[in-house]
Amino acid sequence: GETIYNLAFDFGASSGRMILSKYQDGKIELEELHRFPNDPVRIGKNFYWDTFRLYHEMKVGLKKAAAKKLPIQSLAIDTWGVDYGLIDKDGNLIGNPVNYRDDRTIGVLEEIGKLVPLDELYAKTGIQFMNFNTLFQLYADKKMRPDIYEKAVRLLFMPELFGYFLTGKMYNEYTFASTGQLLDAKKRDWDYDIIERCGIKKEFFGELTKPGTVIGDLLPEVVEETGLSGVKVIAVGSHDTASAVAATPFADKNAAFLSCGTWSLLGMELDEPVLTKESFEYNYTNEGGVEGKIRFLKNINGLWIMQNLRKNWCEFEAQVSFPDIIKASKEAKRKDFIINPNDPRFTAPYNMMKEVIGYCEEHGQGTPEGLGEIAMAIYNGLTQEYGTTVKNLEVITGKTIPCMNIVGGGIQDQLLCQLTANAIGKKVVTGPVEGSVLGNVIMQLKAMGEIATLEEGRDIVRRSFEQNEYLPE
Ligand code: ADP
Ligand code: LRH
Repeated sequence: GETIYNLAFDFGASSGRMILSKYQDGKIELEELHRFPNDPVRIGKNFYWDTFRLYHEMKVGLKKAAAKKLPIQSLAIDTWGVDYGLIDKDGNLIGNPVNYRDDRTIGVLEEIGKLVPLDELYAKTGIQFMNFNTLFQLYADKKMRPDIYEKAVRLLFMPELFGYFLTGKMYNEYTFASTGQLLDAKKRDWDYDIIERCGIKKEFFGELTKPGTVIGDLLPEVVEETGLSGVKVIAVGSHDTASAVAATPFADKNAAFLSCGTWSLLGMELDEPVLTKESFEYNYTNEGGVEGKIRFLKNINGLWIMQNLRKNWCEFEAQVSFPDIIKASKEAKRKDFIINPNDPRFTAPYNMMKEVIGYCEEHGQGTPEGLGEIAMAIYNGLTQEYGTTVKNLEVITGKTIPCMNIVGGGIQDQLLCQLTANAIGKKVVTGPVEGSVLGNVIMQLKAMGEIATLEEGRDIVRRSFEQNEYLPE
């Protein structure tokens, strides 16, 4: 049959990519047309995204797409969660979007707790307490950059900001908004009571758009600059993790998922949020999924630690690739070092090697020597955390989890996948690598009437991409 072409922009915290999807006869094929690093920038005490550079890279991608001379139907954008740009009354972005790893939010949780008791905040929003939640960032912005905050009239989350640059249209999308701790988890809409009590401006937020909505056309300036025309811009599950879960080819209805990239997002897809005292105490999150689903999960500081080990090793020691790190880990003399990946010292350190070594020493483990032993401390820390997280998921949901599906860049690390199967004591099924991209594409196909349901999309993923299995050893 006919081939349908769509473009997916997927911005992870480590890289951004633009991928061309070709959908034909019930199968999808992906072609990566453009990939670029997403390097945040420190200025003084603060940590920012290089927003305009990222937008520039989007247009480089669009030019490459135009050169293909294909009838591309639509495009959509998904990014990492929680971050946003502020817009003034003239429609301009004011102030550069701040990176969620910026430390201006330290201590905000305690201050917010005085305005809204935290158990109440959880019972309403169902969101895991993390310093970087949009609610806390906005509260911190009010202090850190009051002039910008006062002048702002509208908030656009990152995918929406890029969508606005492309189309001139402003919108807020449900799955992304859910990451901000600003929604009523049950009503799946803004919680204006919470927003007001935290002293945040209500007018920042627009009506929520559902994933799978056509937003509009590229601005004439963008068409002229890139040479790409006739492409609809669509709001999908614009939080990358929402898209990753949308594309997960679950091996069982009670399977857990792990979206494994810069972060490890481990959880289950549910129909309704879990807002109990137990899930509050375990600090699990209820983020919004596509088709009204709930992503009940835990945010675990994931391969960020490995990425930065590699980056710092390249800067201070020698060039290494991820496969080099895996090899060194397998050859490590001592394989028993272990860190707690959620320790705040790993959030945004200047030197990850030092932090991992320091953690092991301070916890009476001795000194990891060399790349392999340092990396083993990370592997063990991550996979032990996966084990605990799966166990507690079973406790909270009362379900027995038979296996776990992993998607994302991390599945290329076979050592990580095997250690994960060992730690959770269950079968692990991996694939596809580009989970977020595929979830993004599925919702475009749905918006354009090419497929009818999410399950149909997941079946396409099952048919199109190979999966691997790891059994616990
Ligand atoms: P994000 O979308 O958050 O930027 P990805 O899903 O692209 O992240 O995953 C990036 C991670 O995947 C890297 O930090 C690394 O741990 C892992 N990875 C990427 N390529 C390889 C590889 N060739 N071998 C092993 N691991 C890899
Ligand atoms: C993963 C992710 C995750 C969190 C974090 C900020 O890329 O979106 O789900 O929200 O980034």
